[in-house]
Amino acid sequence: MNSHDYMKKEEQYGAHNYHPLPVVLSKGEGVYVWDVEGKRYFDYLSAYSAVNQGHCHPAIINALKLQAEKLALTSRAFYNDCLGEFEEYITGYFGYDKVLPMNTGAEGDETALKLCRRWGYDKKGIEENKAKIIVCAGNFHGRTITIISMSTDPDSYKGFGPYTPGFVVVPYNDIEALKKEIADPNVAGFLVEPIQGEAGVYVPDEGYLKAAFDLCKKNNVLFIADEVQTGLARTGKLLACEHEGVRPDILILGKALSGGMYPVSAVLADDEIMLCIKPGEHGSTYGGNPIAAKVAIAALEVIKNEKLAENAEKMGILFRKELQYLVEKHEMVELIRGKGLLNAIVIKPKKGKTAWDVCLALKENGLLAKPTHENIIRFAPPLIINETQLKESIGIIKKTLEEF
Ligand code: IF1
Repeated sequence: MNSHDYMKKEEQYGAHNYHPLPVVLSKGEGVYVWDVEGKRYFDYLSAYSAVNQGHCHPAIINALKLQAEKLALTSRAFYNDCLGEFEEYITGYFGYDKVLPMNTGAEGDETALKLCRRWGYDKKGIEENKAKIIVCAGNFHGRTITIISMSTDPDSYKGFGPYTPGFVVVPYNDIEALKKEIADPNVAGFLVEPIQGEAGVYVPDEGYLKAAFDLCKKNNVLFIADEVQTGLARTGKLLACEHEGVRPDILILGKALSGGMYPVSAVLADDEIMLCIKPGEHGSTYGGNPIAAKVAIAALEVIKNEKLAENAEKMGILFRKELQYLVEKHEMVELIRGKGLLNAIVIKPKKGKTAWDVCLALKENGLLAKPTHENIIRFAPPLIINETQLKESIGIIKKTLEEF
């Protein structure tokens, strides 16, 4: 079978809920992936920042293999001999009292929403069923019914109603708008992405997160950070909130928590919040399973041992500096923005050529990236990328844009 055959099979038998770039991958190692014809590419998507540690990291593979051969799943009806170790490790790693393990990012967000509402009733004294959670326009937190109920993107929510009530939308990066809504005594939480990924790597003004956090504290509202995409060294710090010295009341992690090896997500909070949920009130068959526990420990160890935050910071500065040249020289490149190795360029279409066409050309030249919102291209390589690899890939990006 060649690429065409694989794509045809998916088209015929799979739901049409994605529009992938026409490339069929069969192998990955570090910053590279290979298609079924054997062509090598720089992976500048990293599975939407799940593969921060690089493809098929040997330490994470090893953790997966060892545990898969021993015990894979018990459910939480019984204890297992890996979960406690993981819980101790991750709470120590991020400095929280407790963790609640789930599988996907969306489940992590759902968990945080339930936890926040419950805290609102039990601790803040909000009247039953009256709790509100403030969210930001342009948010992306996943695909469940409740999460799309918070979305302002019609592609996400349209035609899937009726929606879950209890959310208030304010513009992102707008402290005054937040100030107006947050004084309502029924507000239990404020949910925010430190950088909006899906919105097009939209970086808020410096001081926004800190000001929002202070407003939360002043109004007895929980500050909930969705670091599913920004977390785990992607933006040059372990957590993007650290850039502003903010410690979220509830922290949601996913994606790179397993280095792309397995679906693992987690919600972290202190006892005052986490213990509001009692036995039987929340959970998941696979959440906290032995493989997930071992894989997540290994994935977090890699981030620390290989100093991925420091590397993302350093390589990110280099990347934006080199690409700034394109903003000045190339009429199709409007601007570059980002933090660490979560960056995006905004494309100005030229003679009907869009960001999609640029991504197709990048693919021809050996680099994979995906457009978002018509005119934005996200650049997010694995955080293990070294300077030589970075320079080579910047060369591909420059060369490709010069073809337009
Ligand atoms: C897809 C975007 C990225 C997320 C944040 C929770 C989740 C995500 C901040 C849910 C997921 C994804 C999912 C992926 C596309 C993607 C994405 F373009 F839509 F915005 F990464 F940039 N919070 N992000 O970014 O996590 O349930 O998927 O594990 O294919 O939908 P999940």
